[in-house]
Amino acid sequence: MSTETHDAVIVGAGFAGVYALHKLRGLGLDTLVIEAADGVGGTWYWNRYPGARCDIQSMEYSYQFSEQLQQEWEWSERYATQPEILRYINAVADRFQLRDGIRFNTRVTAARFNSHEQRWTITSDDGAEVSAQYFIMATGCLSSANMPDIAGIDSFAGESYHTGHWPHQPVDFTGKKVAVIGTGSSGIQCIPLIAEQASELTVFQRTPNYAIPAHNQPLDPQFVASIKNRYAEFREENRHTAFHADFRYGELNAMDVSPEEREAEFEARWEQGGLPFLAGFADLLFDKEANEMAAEFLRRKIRSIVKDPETAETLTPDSIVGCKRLCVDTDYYKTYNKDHVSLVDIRDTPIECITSNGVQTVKQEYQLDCIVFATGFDAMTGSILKVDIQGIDGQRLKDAWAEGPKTYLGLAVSGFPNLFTVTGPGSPSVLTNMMGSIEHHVDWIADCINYVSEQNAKSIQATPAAQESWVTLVNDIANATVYYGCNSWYLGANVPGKPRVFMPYIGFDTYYEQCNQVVANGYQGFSLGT
Ligand code: FAD
Ligand code: N01
Repeated sequence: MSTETHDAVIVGAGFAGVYALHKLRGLGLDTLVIEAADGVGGTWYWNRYPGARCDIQSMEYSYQFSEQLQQEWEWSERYATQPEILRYINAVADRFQLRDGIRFNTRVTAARFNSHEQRWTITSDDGAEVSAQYFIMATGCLSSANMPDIAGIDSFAGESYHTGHWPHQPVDFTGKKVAVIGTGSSGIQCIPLIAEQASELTVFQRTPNYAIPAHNQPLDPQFVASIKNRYAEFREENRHTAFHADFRYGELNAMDVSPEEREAEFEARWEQGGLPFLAGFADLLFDKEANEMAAEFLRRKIRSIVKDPETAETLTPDSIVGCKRLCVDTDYYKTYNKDHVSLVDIRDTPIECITSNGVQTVKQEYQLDCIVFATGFDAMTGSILKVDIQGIDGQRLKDAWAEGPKTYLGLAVSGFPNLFTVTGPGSPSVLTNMMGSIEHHVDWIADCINYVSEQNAKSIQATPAAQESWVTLVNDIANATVYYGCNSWYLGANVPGKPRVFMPYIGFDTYYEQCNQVVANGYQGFSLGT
C-alpha cells in the first residue's frame, strides 16, 4: 500500500487548525487536518455545558485575518455563548471552503520523524499512515479532559458528565438531584444554570475561586460600530499589550495610590466586569501586597452577596487573586442564596468514594441523579503528549519533557525538526486572548515554512542552546510574579504526578517583539537541515 503524502499535516480543527489550514493552503501547500471530533470548533465543539461562553469580549474573541469577515460577522452579545461561537467557526470553515481538507472522526496516535527523508510519518487510530514534511500540533491547551481519580467513579448508577465532553443534546436537570464537582471557570459558569433546573444542587468545592461579574449584555450597535470603524487598528493596539486584549491597563501601582483611589478603581473595574479587573493596577500580578488588596476587595464582595455567613466563608478564597485563572461569572455567588443549593467543602470533609447512589464523603452519602465533573483539563501538554511523538534518533517527546515541557518560543522543540506547536507551552497562550495568540502563531509558522523553502532547506529545528535559554527566560519571568503562589493548572498542579513547571510565557507584548527579533536575525536560535 502506498503511503499518502502531504506537504503539511495539522492535528486539530479548533480555531488554530482551521486557520492554519487556510493559511497553509494560501501558501500553496497541500495540507491535511486530522480531527478526532466529527466537526470543527475544538473547545466550542466539546464544551457544550449550560452557560459555556467566552470571557474575552466577542469583538476580540474572533479572527482578524480577514477584514471582510470581521466586518460582516455580527456578534449578538458582549460575551458570546458556546452555540454562537460554534456557529461562527462553522461559518468560517464554509466561507473559506475548508471542510474538504479536514479528516474528521480520526485521532492521531503517533508521529515519527524520518531523519533520512526529513519527513514525518503520522499514524492515526484507523491504522492509516500519512507522510508530511511539516507536522503541526494544533491540539489545544485545554482539550484533554481531566477526570478525577476518585474510588468507585465508574460505579455510579445515575448520569455523569464532564463539562469538557458534554453531550450534543441539551441535558435536562429538571427535578433532579445534581452534584457539581469542581469550582473553576467551567463549574462557575454552569452552576447557576443547573441550579435553575435541579430540585437539589450540591456543589463539592476543593478550592474556592475568585469570580468577577461578566455584566454580559446584548452588544450596543454604537459600540460595535466604534470598533468596526477601526478594526485593524484596534487589533494592532491590542497586539502590543500584555494580554493581547483591550483591558485598559492601569499604569499606576496599587501601592502608590491612596486607599480611596484604590477602592474607587477596584469598584470601577468590578462594575466594568470581567478579566480587566486584574489590569486595574500595574503591580497586581507582581507584588503580593498589592495583590492582597485586590483579594481583600473581592472577599468583601463575596461576603456582601452570599447571605449565609458559613457558606460565604467557604466560598471566600484566602489565596492570591489571578494566580489561578480568574473566573468571570453570571450570578455565581447569588446562586448559593437559593434554598435548594448547598456547598460542601471537601477540604474539610473529603470525598471518600463515589457509590452507585452518589457521592460518599467522610461524613455522609449524598444521594444523586446526576454528577457533573467540572474538573478541568490536563492543560497545555495533555493532548500533545497523548500522541507518541518520536523525533531524531527515535527520541520520544514524552521523555524530552519528563521534567516539564521544553520549547523554543512555545513554537518548536529541539530534536523534533519541522514540528510546530500552536500556542504551545512556553508561549503566552492561555494568558492572552487566545484568538490573537493563535493567529500570531499560525502566521509565524507560515513565514518560517516560507523561509525554509527560500533557503532550499528541507527542515528547521530549534537549537538546544536557544531552547535552554528560552526555558530559563520563561521561568525567570514567572518567578518575578505571583503565579508560583498556588496550585494552578498553569503549573500542572491539578494533575497528580505532572511536573510542576510554570508553562506559559507571561506578556504577549514582549513575546511578540522577541518572535519578530528572532526572524529579523535570520531565524536566530534555529538550524536548517538540507
Ligand atoms: P482546541 O479548540 O482545543 O482544538 C483542538 C482540537 O484538536 C480539538 O478539536 C481536539 O479534538 C483535537 N485533537 C486533540 N488531539 C487530537 C488528536 N490526537 N488527534 C486528532 N485530533 C485531536 N480562550 C480565550 O482566549 N478566551 C475565552 O473566552 C476562552 N474561553 C474558553 C472556554 C472554555 C470552556 C474552554 C475550555 C477554553 C476557553 N478558552 C478561551 C481557551 C480555548 O481553548 C481557546 O480560546 C481556543 O478555542 C483554542 O483553540 P485551539 O484550536 O488551539 O484548540
Ligand atoms: O477547570 P479548572 P475548568 N476532586 O482546572 C476541581 C478555561 N475556561 O474547566 O482548584 C475535587 O479551572 C479543582 O479544584 P482545585 C479557563 O482558562 C474558560 O473550570 O484543583 N475537585 C477546580 O475547582 C479555565 O481556567 C471559561 O482544588 C477537583 C475544578 O475542579 C480553564 O478553561 C470557562 C478534583 C477544575 O477547575 C479550565 O477551567 C471554562 C478532584 N480530584 C473554562 N480535580 C470561560 O469563562 C479537580 N478538581 C471563558
